[in-house]
Amino acid sequence: MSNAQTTFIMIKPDGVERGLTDEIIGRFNRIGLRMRGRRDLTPPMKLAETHYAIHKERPFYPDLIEFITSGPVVAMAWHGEDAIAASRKLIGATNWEDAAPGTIRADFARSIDKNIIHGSDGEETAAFELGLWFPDGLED
Ligand code: IDP
Ligand code: MG
Repeated sequence: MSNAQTTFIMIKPDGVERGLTDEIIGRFNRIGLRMRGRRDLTPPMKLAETHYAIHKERPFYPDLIEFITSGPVVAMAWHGEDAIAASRKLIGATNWEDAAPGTIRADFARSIDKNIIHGSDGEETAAFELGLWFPDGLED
């Protein structure tokens, strides 16, 4: 049984600023995923608001939008077997204090809001986020 998926991954402004881009891409390659798209950009306000619309009512939403639009991010599409769950596992829990040892957030994040990286949390979310950030489609 195979379950090939493509997921949306974004290195957040803190991850880029701290020079973690190559380190993080290496980790995705090492678990056997393949990159199908990459965009380096400072997210426009409207794109950030649409991406995080699900969190609109949360108290941290204004700070989250301000943070994610504060500088360049690396938006990526990664493909492979169970890519969504595999990526979430590699990334670790939202709060670095709960993230398993060896995960990206456990290794590099020290705050719950500036936590280095985003990964889609399910198939519907992945489809929505990939369409949003890669409107021209993905490489094979
Ligand atoms: P996830 O990134 O692990 O999927 P979500 O619950 O979807 O976590 O939250 C989206 C983002 O919002 C988090 O990655 C983090 O940057 C921020 N965030 C989540 N919860 C909090 C909080 O309690 N305080 C501040 N920021 C938060
Ligand atoms: Mg999420």
